[in-house]
Amino acid sequence: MKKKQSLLCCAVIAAAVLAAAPVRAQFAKAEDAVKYRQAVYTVMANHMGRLAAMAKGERPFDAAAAQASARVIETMSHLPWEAFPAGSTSKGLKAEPWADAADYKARADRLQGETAKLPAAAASLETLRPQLGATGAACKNCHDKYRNI
Ligand code: ASC
Repeated sequence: MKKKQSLLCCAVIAAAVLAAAPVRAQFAKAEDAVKYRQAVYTVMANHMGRLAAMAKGERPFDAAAAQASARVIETMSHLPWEAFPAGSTSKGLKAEPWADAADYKARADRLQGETAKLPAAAASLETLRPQLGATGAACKNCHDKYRNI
């Protein structure tokens, strides 16, 4: 086969393999996974902001609202991890979570451990403050390695 033809052939095969590679059953395209995880983080950050406003006294403390936000954060903390299929790069990433699955899972587990305590802690301002701090530290633990900001 001539050089030009064989190059073309390689390119066609590579494109076919890439197109067929399952990003993950849940996401048809890498871009769908990126959108999904960013949506989860947007909701989580919004509710972290509501709790932070109460913790700082910028908004009156309301136990029912705080606990509702805490439950949203806990639920959200379980969702993004399946949405980092290999190759789903985005501007927001400074390292690839799929390159070290154990490290990435350890950081996700730490966050889930802290968010699990948040709904009960949100019953009073005195208990909310330290647990919100621990939760924010678990967010940051992952951001330090993976988030490009
Ligand atoms: C938040 C929020 C984050 C984390 C992070 C903690 O409230 O929006 O991304 O906490 O700032 O370090």
